[in-house]
Parts: sequence; structure tokens; C-alpha cells
Amino acid sequence: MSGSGSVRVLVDMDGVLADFEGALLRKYRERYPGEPFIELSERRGFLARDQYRQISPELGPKLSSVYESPGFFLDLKPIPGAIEAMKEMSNLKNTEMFLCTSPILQYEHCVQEKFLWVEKHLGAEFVQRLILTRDKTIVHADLLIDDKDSIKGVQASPSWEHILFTCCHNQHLQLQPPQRRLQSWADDWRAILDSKRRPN
Ligand code: T3P
Ligand code: MG
Repeated sequence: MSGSGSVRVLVDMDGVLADFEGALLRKYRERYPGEPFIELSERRGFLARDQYRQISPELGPKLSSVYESPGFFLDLKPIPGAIEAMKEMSNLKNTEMFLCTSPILQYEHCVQEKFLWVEKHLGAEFVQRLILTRDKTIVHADLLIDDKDSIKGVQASPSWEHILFTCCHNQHLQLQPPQRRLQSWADDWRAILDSKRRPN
């Protein structure tokens, strides 16, 4: 799979490097003051719009309008520690690190802004490590660090182990062993990479 002796890691963007949920709540409340909203501590389920729809059907499209707007993806704030972790990971020996992210289907702004975000926060050399795909199961790696609790695609048994990155919408989930979490970038991500290294 990866070069001999190397570990190949895919790192997701939204919810792992970029604070999608924080920006979504803040901008939704600015755009729709007076409408009901869900505190981040009360978020459940990957898609925020599904939870908002349960409050009232018209809240779903109102919420989507926020992340479909120009500037939403570019303006996302980095998750604490993410930029430092990516720079360190990219400099580790025997480590192949890629960013692996899915664009939303209303891709007009999202696709370009994901590239711009990487260049702005990580630098031009990281743009070369950026993979955009709607199906992460066909990308070969040892690890995928991602906040989505269930990652499906055409490959029923992906090559990577999915490490669930803790985010408001998944924090209450009880994982089935041997599934593993990374609680934050202050957690021991280096040990997770080391667990995949093969002895030379
Ligand atoms: P990423 O693969 O970087 O996590 O779904 C397309 C992208 O937008 C994907 O990015 C996930 C993110 N996203 C959310 O995190 N929550 C949502 O509710 C939606 C619609 C998208
Ligand atoms: Mg994500």
C-alpha cells in the first residue's frame, strides 16, 4: 500500500481541520435571528440540516443556505492544534500525509474555497496533498482521520482504518471495539500513526 515502512494517513478537513459546525451555528444565527437553533452540545447526527428539519421543515433549507453561500468554506476557523499537527505530521519520517475531503454537491464555491483554505492556513505545498472525492473508500491508505461516524462508498472494506475525530455531532456515540477515536489534536495522534508502522 504505502511506500515500504511508511504509514499513509488521510486527514479530513471539515470537522477535523476546519470548524464547520461552529461557523454554521454562528452564521445561521446571524442570518436568521429569532429562529430556533441547536447548541453545539445538543447536536446529534452528522448532517445538521436533518436535526434542524426535525424542529421545523423550513429550517433545513435555511441552514443549508448558510454553507452554500460564498465565503463559508474559506472563512472556517482552524480547529485548535490542527495546523501545528499537520505541519508536524508532514515532516515526520516514513509518513505520507494527505488531506482527503468531500465537496458539497452545490460545489460552486466549496471546491475552490477548500483549495484556498489549505493554501491560506497550511501553505502552497499542502495544496499538492489535497484529495477531493465524494467516495473516500476508494482511496488507499492505512488511516483515515474523519469526524463522520459512518463512511460508506463502493469499496465495502476500505484499506484504511477509520479513526473517529471527536466533534459535537459524534461525541455521545459509543464506539464498538476495535474502533478508535482521536479526541482532539491534543490527543496522541502520533501513537495512532505508530500503531500502523511495520517493523523494518
Ligand atoms: P469533509 O469531507 O472535509 O468533512 O459533505 C461535504 C463536506 O461538507 C464534507 O467535508 C463534510 C461537510 N459537511 C459537514 O461536515 N456537515 C454537514 O452537515 C454537511 C452538509 C457537510
Ligand atoms: Mg468531516
